[in-house]
Parts: sequence; structure tokens; C-alpha cells
Amino acid sequence: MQVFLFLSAIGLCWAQHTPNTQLGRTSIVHLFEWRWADIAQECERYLAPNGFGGVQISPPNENIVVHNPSRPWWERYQPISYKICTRSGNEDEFRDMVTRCNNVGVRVYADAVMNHMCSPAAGAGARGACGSPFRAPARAFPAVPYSGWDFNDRKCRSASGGIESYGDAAQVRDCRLVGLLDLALEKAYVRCKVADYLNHLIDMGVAGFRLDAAKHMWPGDIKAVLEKLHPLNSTWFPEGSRPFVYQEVIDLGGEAVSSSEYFGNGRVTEFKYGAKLGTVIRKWNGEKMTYLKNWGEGWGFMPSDRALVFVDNHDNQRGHGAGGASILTFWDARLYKMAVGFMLAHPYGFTRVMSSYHWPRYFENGKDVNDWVGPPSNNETIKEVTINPDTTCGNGWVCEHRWRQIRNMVAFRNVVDGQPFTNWWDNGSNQVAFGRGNKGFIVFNNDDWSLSSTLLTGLPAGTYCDVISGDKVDGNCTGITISVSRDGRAHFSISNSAEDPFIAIHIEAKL
Ligand code: AAO
Repeated sequence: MQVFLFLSAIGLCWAQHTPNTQLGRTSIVHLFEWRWADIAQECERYLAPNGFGGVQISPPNENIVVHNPSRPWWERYQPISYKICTRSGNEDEFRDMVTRCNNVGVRVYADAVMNHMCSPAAGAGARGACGSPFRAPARAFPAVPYSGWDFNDRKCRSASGGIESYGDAAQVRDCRLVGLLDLALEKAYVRCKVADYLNHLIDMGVAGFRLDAAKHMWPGDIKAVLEKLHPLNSTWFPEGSRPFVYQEVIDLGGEAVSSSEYFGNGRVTEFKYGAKLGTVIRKWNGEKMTYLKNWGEGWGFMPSDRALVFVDNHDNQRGHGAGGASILTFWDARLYKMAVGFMLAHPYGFTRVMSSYHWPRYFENGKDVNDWVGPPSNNETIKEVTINPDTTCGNGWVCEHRWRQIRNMVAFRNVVDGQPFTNWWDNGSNQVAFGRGNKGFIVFNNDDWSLSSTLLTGLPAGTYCDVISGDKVDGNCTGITISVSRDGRAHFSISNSAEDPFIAIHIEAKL
């Protein structure tokens, strides 16, 4: 027994599946390419009051500067050093953001790029976002410092030195991902440098990490780094708290590396989720919402308590990464809101909402030729996120997390937290409904005809405000109201031409 307790204590030391959000806050939002100064304000003015649990931020460490001709978003995924110094802000601004977000109970999760540094193709004129010198062809990154010994050039066994086959696990881990210099994470020295960087962030108050390109690192190497991490800053977290870890592993099946290899380290991104949900909501391949009855593990997804889920991410909203054409994004707003609504209502996984910027999307031969375009900027400075009188964002920022339907479903998820999946109903086609215990109920009409049905909601009798079409303000509803009778039933009608063909009610939106 004692041995078992001891072993499980060691196990808990590195595996961290719980997100460290404040009690009752159940989702995070990716504020892709935002400046730290804007995130600090957003935590205070919007995320905390609306019940968001945390923010995933873009990589905070110094990256290479690329002119393509203007600066692509993806330069942030090519590290030059571990100085906290990017277009999002410097270390003072970073510290201020983490402090202010934590002070209002909103957690910060850093995107940690530890698989690689920049591309060796970076020429003599290349510079780092913070001016650190480096010579990529010589593998010299003196600001860390790393040198030739710290990379996997000798370990990789592909002819080109790059990943040539995703069917070969060793290549996926030891060779260069899209040409990026692959760090030798088996080396104690490299592990220490990476752990020092992550500990620096933890000490400032970060609550966890997205591990970029985790699929391209051996699970044991990741574990060795995680074992070196400090407990979270006790100013905001209980003594001895461990950082939340979610690993970016793209596993749609049919490759040598699988998600389950990483469960021991923390959660894993479930890429099947957005790919499948997009297919269903678009009604492609004969899919119907009716089939969502056993959504989750029933669809071959990983266990719910290991999954980090999302409808789209910064890669697959522009054709990078994986998922393909079925992925729904803000470009398909009507279907997108339904998909995000479904995700936030459904109990499966830990949910992440995407928050994007506009770019001049332009397809040539099925590929978006502007998939590289970086965030709104003046010259090279990222533009401030301005807020319009109607609470949406300006300056080219999309701010999906501020769309009423999405913001209110984040609150819905908090209200129904811990409640079972109940009262499923479907019409055999694309009209479905389900509840979460006796706290919330949602109805979708994705058919080409109207929905008009009396359904068992499981909610206490009363009049409820539909949080999709409106808000409960001062005890009144600005949208549709729904009356639940004493037997828990209510009548719903949803036109198939409604801008938002779904209705959601919960006990905190009772009038
Ligand atoms: C840039 C340039 C490159 C240049 C490079 C170096 O675009 O042309 O060679 O610089 O100079 C981001 C951008 C990259 C960018 C990079 C560095 O997306 O374009 O390269 O920054 O600046 C794989 C990885 C996954 C990765 C994803 C993009 O497994 O980890 O590619 N995502 C993360 C980040 C991402 C970032 C990096 C990693 C690098 O989120 O933003 O890159 O730090 C298969 C595999 C996947 C693989 C995809 C794409 O997917 O399974 O593992 O993702 O291919 O290569 C079906 C299959 C599905 C398959 C898919 C696509 O759907 O079922 O499994 O087809 O083939």
C-alpha cells in the first residue's frame, strides 16, 4: 500500500491533466498573436467577468524575424533564444500581463516551442526579434547557448535530414520538422536549458504549457523536462501545484506516433474532434447531427480526461497542420457558432476557444496563398486590439470569444460543470437536443426544414432566456424566451433560416 502511494505520488509529480483554472471556470481562449498589454486588459475587462478560465498565448520567447515580405505569424515558431522578447512584448509587459490576469483569476498558458530552433536556411542577414546574434547554418545560438552538439543532426536517419515519413516514429522525433533544427532533448544539457526557460515562466505566474510539436519529441524526453519544473507560483496557486500540460500531437490515425503515448505527461490535443465535428455540421460524407448521440469516446476519441478539444486552431484555420477542408472557422460564421456551441455544451474534453485576426484569404488551386500573413500591424508593430461600442473588436481582430453566442456558451459550460449528459433527443436527421442534468439544455436545427417540438429539458419550471439570441439583462431577456412547464418540458421552434439555428437555456438565465 505504501509503495503504491509512493509510486502514485511520483506519477502525479509529472503528469498534470488538471488545468489550474479557478473553480467553476471551464474553458480557455487562444488569443493568437495578441500583445501582452492587450491580454492584460482583456483579462480584466472581459475574460474574468465572463467566466473564462485562462488564455493560451503565442510563444513568448525570442524568435527569428522573417520578411515574407511582411512578417508571417509562423516566425514565432522559430526560436532564437529563451529571452522573453517578441512582437507581443518584452519581459516587463509579460510579467505585468501574468500578474494582472492571475489577480482576476484568469490563468496564462504559454505556447512552449522546445522541439527545435529556427531553420538552418536562415541567412547571414537574419536577426532575432530581440537582436540576439545567431548563426543558424553553424547551429550557433549563443544567447542560450546552444551549439552543434545540441542538435539531432547525427541522430536523424532520413536521407534529407528532414521528416520524410510519418510512418517512421524515429524520423518523426529525430529529424527536422519542416526543416527546423531539431534539438537533442535526450541530452541533459538541452533538458536543463528548456526547463530553465519554462521555470522562468512558471516563477512569473504561468499556469501551464501547450507543448508545441510534442509529436516530434520522445515522450520520455518530455517527461524528463517536466520533472525539472518548479511548482506554480504560490502567490496565486496552492502550494505544490503542478503546471497544466497539453501536448500538440496530431493523431488522426494511420501513422507511427499515437496520442496515447503522451498521456503520462499530461493532456493531448484531440485533432479528430474538430475534423469530425466540421464534417457533421457541414453534412459531408452522409454525416448527420443524429450521429452525435455518442460523441466523444464513442467516436474513437481519446479518453475525455486526457483530451484538449477545439473546433479550429491557429494552424488548421488556414490550412496548416491537419484536419483539412472540413474544419469550421469564423469564415463560416453561422456553422462555426453551432459547432462551438455544441462543443461548449457537450461534456467531452477540456475546451479551448479560438480567437483570430482577419487576413486576406485568397485561394489558388485550393490553397490559401496568404496563409502566412501575420497579425494586423503598422509597419512591424502589432496593432492594438480596439473595442467597438457594441463590444466587438476593431483593427482587424475577429475576437470570436466576444461573439455573444460563444461568450454565453462559455458561461453555459461553467453553469453545467459536472452535470451528466442527459435527455438526448433527435429527429433521425439534423435536429438534436440534449441537457446537462437539471442545469442546462440546448437544441439545434441543422436541417433544411423547421423544428417545432416539445422536448424534455430536465430543467425546473419557469421562463428562461435563450442565451444564443440574447442575454438576460436586469431580469429581462433581450432574445427569445422559453417556458419550461412543471413536467420539465418546453416547446421549441427554430426556423432553418434563422441566423443562429440553435437555442440554449440554463438555470442562471432563468427569469
Ligand atoms: C515555415 C514555412 C516552411 C519552412 C519552415 C522553415 O512555412 O515552409 O520550411 O518555416 O523555414 C508553423 C507553420 C509552418 C512554419 C513553422 C516555422 O505551420 O508553416 O514553417 O511554423 O515557422 C505538423 C506537426 C505539427 C505542426 C504542424 C504545422 O506535427 O506539430 O505540422 N504544428 C505546430 C504549430 C505550428 C508550427 C509548428 C508546429 C512548428 O502549431 O504553427 O508550424 O513549430 C500530417 C501530420 C501532422 C503534420 C501535418 C502537417 O497531417 O500528421 O503531424 O503536422 O501533416 O505537416 C491528413 C492526415 C494528417 C496529415 C494531414 C496533412 O489529414 O490525416 O495526419 O493530412 O498532410
